[in-house]
Amino acid sequence: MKFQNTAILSLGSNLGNRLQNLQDSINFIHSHVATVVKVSGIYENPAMGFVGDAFYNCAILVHTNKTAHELLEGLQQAEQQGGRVRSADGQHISRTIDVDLIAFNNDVINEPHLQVPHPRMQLRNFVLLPLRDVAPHWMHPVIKQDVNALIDTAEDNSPCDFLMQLPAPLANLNPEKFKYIAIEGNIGAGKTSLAGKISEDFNARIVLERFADNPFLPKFYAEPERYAFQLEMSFLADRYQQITEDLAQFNLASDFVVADYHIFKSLIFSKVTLTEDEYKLYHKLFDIMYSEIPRPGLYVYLYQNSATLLEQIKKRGRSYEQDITADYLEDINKGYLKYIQHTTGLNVLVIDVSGRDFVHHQPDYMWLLEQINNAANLSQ
Ligand code: PH2
Ligand code: MG
Ligand code: MG
Repeated sequence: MKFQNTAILSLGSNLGNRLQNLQDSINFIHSHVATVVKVSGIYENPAMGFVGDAFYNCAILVHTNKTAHELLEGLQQAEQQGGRVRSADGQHISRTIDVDLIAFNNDVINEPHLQVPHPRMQLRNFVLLPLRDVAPHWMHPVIKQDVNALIDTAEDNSPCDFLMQLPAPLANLNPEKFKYIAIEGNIGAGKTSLAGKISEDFNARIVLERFADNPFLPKFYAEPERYAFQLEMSFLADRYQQITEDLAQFNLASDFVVADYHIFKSLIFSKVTLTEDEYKLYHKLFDIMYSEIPRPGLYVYLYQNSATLLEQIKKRGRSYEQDITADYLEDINKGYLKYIQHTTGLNVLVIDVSGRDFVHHQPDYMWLLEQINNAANLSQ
């Protein structure tokens, strides 16, 4: 499953403090526009196509939930922030910062103000050499050559010299230290979106709950009393099987694993949905299974208010979830909070994400990553 778009950007500066301009722009993009996952070397090369001082150029690889148009808008903000001044007649002039969208997934877009891949990228060493640093296997979706072949083909004989390497902004954060992070939260809190983003940005293995193929779920929402026990039993069996199978494939000592659930949720939901007798029986079985399951190094609980949860449930549009009530969500939330207060031996981080949108609003995602990065690491 793919959670985000991957884009490659080319940055150039030939006016003012060129290195600072590139660095500032990378930081602005990372904190306001899209997650900067890789940064190329900085290359010095003469201005091409106009008379001006030599450029510093680099490329970055970013992940984003934005569309290509939304991303382009963000890059224009980055240029403005960097003091970009454009000439009145549209001719090239020296600039503090230029940020160009080179590629967006493998998409081909041909619109007056948006063309990807960038129409002149294959002619320019100052784009191709940095591109090779961040995406050595990148393939041009129209020309059908990879970046190495494009470099061989390009008739650009101007010098383009590697100067230095800047660090990638993500290197400041290392959620990998937790080894295994379970993202938890109420229905519609964004558990899967967050687990997906973190796994892509930090190259983690992902464990996703397989809820869609549970045949009892739609029945349960229609007739809760009748189907609760069957539903909870089948969830427990599935989750136990899945978590043991998935985690067995990974090496918890060396892999970084992110999951969009922790098996304990089975008990939290069951407490809300089952009768007392059923719950007792269920609890016995649960304890037997739970004792054998590896514990996450960090358990993140995303708290979201019920009104927003209902909005997000509506937006994602799973038909069988549309009758979920605010009362039910509040009961589930209380169940989680009670568990979190009373549990021992689990490294818990509660994050209040109400009023935040970490999928579409980059500053909120950065904020969330910092909360996770700053959490206590009890394994050390
Ligand atoms: N950008 C241009 C035109 N010419 N030359 C170099 N060396 N680097 C650039 O980034 C560059 C250029 C148009 O944006
Ligand atoms: Mg340009
Ligand atoms: Mg430009």
